[in-house]
This record gives sequence, structure tokens and C-alpha cells, in this order.
Amino acid sequence: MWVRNGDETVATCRAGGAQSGPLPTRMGAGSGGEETVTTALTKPKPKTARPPMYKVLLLNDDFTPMEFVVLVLERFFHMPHTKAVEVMLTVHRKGVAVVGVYTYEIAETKVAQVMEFARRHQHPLQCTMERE
Ligand code: TYC
Repeated sequence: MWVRNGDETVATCRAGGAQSGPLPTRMGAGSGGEETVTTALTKPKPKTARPPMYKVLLLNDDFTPMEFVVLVLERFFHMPHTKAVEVMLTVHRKGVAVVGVYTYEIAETKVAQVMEFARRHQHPLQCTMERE
């Protein structure tokens, strides 16, 4: 007998009967007193969905000093110095680069931190986010 048990498909039959296939995993007493054997036939569907992720982007401009962008990448995106220089140069040459991928609230916080830091130092550096 085929039964949907939540998201899991199981087969149930009377214990002791000739049965081929995977070994039984669960046993229980039926309402009539007879024992049943239940075997999972498909993988149970995971019930935890992953949250949507957001890319944080750094944009190039002609005025923000390279050292300032490197500092931003080290301070807010925890990049080692050599990696920060590499990413800064990618933005400088290509116009934009993804500097991190986060859940919505973390991405929003990073963007706000970078924008505030740039504003305080009077640099026109722009940082944005978009859904992955
Ligand atoms: N283009 C800037 C300059 O030549 C450097 C720069 C790099 C600015 C990356 C912004 O996101 C940026 N000083």
C-alpha cells in the first residue's frame, strides 16, 4: 500500500509477508492488532528553504582615492589587503564588481555602512545591492 506521509512516500505492508526491496525502517501495530512494516521509498523533502541572497556591488567613479576603496573592502568586507587591492582594481577597470553576497538585512547594512563612510569622507563612492 502506498501512503503519503507528509512529503515522504512510504510503502506499508503486513509484517511477515514475502517482500523484496529495501529493508524495513519502521514498524507499528495496526488497528486490528496486526503488525505493519513501513519503508521510505523516496528521499524526504527538506523542509528548510534557503533565504534569497543579495549581491553587494561597488561602483567605480573618477574621484574616490584607490586607498580609500581598499580600506572600505578591508573594513566592511573583511578582505585581506592583497585581495582588497585586486577587487578595487577590478572595479576601477570594469566599472563594477560584486564585493559580497548576503541575506537582505546584512546586505542592506553593508551598503548603508559604506555609503555613510564615503559621505563622511566626502567621497562620491557608490555601493548598491541587487537580488542574486
Ligand atoms: N577610479 C578611482 C580612481 O582612479 C578608484 C576607484 C576604484 C573608485 C573603485 C571607486 O569603487 C571604486 N581614483
